[in-house]
Amino acid sequence: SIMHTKARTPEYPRSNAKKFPVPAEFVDWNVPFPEYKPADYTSKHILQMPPYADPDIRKGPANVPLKFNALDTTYNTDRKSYIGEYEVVQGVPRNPVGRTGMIGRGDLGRWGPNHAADPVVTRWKRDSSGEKVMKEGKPVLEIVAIQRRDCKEWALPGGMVDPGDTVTNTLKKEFGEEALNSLEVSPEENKRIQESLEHLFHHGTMVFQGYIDDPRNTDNAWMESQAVNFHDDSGNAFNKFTLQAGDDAQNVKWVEVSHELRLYANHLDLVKEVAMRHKAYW
Ligand code: RP5
Ligand code: MG
Ligand code: MG
Repeated sequence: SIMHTKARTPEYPRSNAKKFPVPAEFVDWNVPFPEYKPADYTSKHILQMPPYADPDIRKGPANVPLKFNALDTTYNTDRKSYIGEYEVVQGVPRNPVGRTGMIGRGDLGRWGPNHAADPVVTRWKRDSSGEKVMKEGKPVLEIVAIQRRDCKEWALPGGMVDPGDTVTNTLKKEFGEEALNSLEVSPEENKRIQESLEHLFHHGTMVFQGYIDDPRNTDNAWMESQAVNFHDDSGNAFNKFTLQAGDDAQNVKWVEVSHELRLYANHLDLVKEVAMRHKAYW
């Protein structure tokens, strides 16, 4: 079974809200926790209902009921969880991993799973003569990481799947926006980026689909993601681009992969999976 840690971070991101402390042994819903008094928080931004946000179903029934554990075509969103069927208790979904210390949606738009996509772009670390750098007899991998503007932590350049959009398209879109600053370059340059991404992101390997231990998770809303690895074996494909941070990223760079790396949420688990598959140094 999965455990979450970052989802129990006391300070809720970008707010003054604080989660009720949940010791590890009380995460499981089956363990009685009579003292449990979760904070109730949904950000103003979400309550104003941007296009990707659900109505506040605890206030009263929505005009069109939400279809949980299903593809909800009315809302153009996939409410299925990668980790199986989740429970709906008194009309609201319940986090399948367990207690977080908070009810409501926090900063997340959807009740239940909020789907994201995370590109894991890799190449071999090479020395100045182009030889692969080895450690403990294994080649060293590098990934493209971004520094998130919201919490300053380094992370995969991922993003939410927009209503009606696909995971495949989100991977390209988010990498373009966060790692290549596609939103702010000239239309010609943007066209070049989109065409190259089309090509470079053609062959990906899915390495993870499941729960993301994100600090924004609550008892009723949580992140899930699909991570896809795009590996540049020759090291020539991604050279055509200059990495440039954009949108919700304030920095971007190639970073060396090892167990010592520290990343947002449980992104390091996703990166470890990639390292194992490439038989790289870890
Ligand atoms: C994480 O948040 C996902 O793994 C993905 O990297 C990211 C999506 O949210 P935003 O970057 O759009 O805030 O949970
Ligand atoms: Mg983004
Ligand atoms: Mg993002």
